[in-house]
Amino acid sequence: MGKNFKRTTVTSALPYANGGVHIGHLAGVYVPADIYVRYLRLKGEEVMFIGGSDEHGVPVTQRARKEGITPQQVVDRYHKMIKDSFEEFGISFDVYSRTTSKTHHQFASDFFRKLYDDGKLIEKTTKQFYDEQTGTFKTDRDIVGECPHCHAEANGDQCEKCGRDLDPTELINPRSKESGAKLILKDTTNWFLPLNEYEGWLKEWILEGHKEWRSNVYGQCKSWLDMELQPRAMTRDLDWGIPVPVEGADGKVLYVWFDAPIGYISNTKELCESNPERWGTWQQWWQQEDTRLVHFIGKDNIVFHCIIFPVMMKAHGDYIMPDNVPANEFLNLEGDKISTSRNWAVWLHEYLVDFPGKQDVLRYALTASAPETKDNDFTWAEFQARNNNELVAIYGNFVNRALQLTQKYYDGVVPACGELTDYDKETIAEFKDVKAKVESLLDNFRFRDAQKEAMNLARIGNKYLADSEPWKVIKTDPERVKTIINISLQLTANLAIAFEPFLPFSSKKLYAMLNVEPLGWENLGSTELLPAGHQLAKPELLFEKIEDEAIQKQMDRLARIKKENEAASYQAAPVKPNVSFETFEKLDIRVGLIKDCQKVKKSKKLLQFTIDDGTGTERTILSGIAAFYEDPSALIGKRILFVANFEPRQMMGIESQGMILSAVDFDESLSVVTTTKDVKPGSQVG
Ligand code: B3M
Ligand code: ZN
Repeated sequence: MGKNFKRTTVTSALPYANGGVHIGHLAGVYVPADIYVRYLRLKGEEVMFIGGSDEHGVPVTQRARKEGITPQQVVDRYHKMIKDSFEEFGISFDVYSRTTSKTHHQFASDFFRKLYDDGKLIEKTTKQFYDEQTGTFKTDRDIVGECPHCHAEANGDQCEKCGRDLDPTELINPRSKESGAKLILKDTTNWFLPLNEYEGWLKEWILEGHKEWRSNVYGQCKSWLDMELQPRAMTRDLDWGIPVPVEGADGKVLYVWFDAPIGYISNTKELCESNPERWGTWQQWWQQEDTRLVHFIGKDNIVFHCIIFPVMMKAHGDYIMPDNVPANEFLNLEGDKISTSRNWAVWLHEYLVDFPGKQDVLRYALTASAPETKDNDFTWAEFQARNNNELVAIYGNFVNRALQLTQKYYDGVVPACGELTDYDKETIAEFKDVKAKVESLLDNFRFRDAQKEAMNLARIGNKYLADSEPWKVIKTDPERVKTIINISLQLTANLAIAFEPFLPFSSKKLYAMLNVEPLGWENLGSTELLPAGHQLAKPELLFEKIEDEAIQKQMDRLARIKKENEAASYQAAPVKPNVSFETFEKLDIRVGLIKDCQKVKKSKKLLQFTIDDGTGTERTILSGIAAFYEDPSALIGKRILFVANFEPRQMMGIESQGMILSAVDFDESLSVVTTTKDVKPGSQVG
């Protein structure tokens, strides 16, 4: 810490309580925040870790509508689910509350009222879309219409088809998503925060004062500040949220991005009031210059945490500013953007069903591929490799060998360390370095590299054991082995410390096997953690291999979801120009009974059909659908439709006398068309 800070307030974005938590959330925000907080606590620093659910906003109301329940029911369900997931993954919040709490409503309301009373807000009347049927104003996301660019059906804020950002007024025939009713533009008054008035201050504070921020964060702030800020509405015409505490503002609520960040503060207040002896006052954590404020968020939240919320706090006047905002980029899943609506995600509650007890494996894998400087990809293959090749083969393997050898040679009692060889000294020097390295990386929010350094300790250990070969030396020089094992055990204890912020469950397990209380960060690098004569507990495996089948199961699930999504997004091809009955009549379509069906030799595509066409002589037709029928003989006996007067064609030296009709499915796969009744072969279709 640069300045003389006495305490650190750490916030992590408040997830919308309209769905579960997935690996993207965990990797982007909660695991890094948790690592950081655990690290500070281990160092004995005063820190508060704040979380909570964001329970207002349009996404919640949309979910409620979709499920036919009330917004309150939605947030009650998901708040609990999210909170449970965080607990299960060891995200060690000091407080996890919700923005529907009474404390929060009062706090946010008072905050707004102070800005209002101090003349910090401007009142503006604008035209907004209004649904006359329901008598409600619509927010961007509640409006649909035709995209002016590609003419697909688009949302008020964005067209998913062509990807363009839209203003709802650009839409052709804007309609209400909810009722389908046509919308009109109507005047409405709201209160705006004049961000433009703070531009000079923001430039100075961020662009001059925080050049050390991550380049993605600094860069995004700079592009906002280069663009000229506009006043931004802090209230909305909506019925779900905190009522605007101003006379005549009926039917209006605080903008969700106004109230949500205030949730950090009201949750702090809730915690402090529940235990003032431990936590003091909330003001200490938010208004004292010797407090350092750090926001952990994803990149889509940067503008809110670096510009809008700071301006709110600045306008209020009493608050400290964030010292750092280590925002992450996005994590993709198997090459595609994670999406709640498309269910393209790995949900935490589902992960735990398939991988019980393996919280740390996911924490490890997510930190190892954390999207710190650019978007990154989560793949199941990498997850398996991180577990099998690193946690099991490096960390687990070293610990297991050290503990098993102690068990075997000394009944689990730590042997005394004798005289050190040069090689011992080199090894010890190497792992003494790790503390400073990990600290400097963590202080700079470089969690990936920090975790790598911790793993490096285990690599040092493996190399040490492999080079020292105690299992051979025991036959010739048993005294020497005592030293080797002692050093290996000290290193094992170091691993428990170094990994504690990253893999808390495993460290706990390891401490139990070492039969010691958690050792404290200041001991990292020490070779005197386990005294000679100390009895260890029974060793167990720290990590276990993940088999291919478990991974395949996950891949199958994703393949299934992908298929469902494709089917759901399938749009029938446009209808071709009309044809007359006479034109249609020229086609002679008939029912045929399949007598035989085989793959054509040397052709991947063709099937050869032998058909009873009702004439008494059999007809041969070739069709390019072999890829879709693994066992063509299964088609024998089925009735299909074919064009009887289709010009005969030669293919692979065979004459094809007609064309079999197939339907093209959304995924381009083909299926022959059959009849629902045993129609006589040769019957005409029309
Ligand atoms: N709920 C958006 C999100 O989940 C929002 C964060 C609020 S942080 C104060 O991405
Ligand atoms: Zn479009």
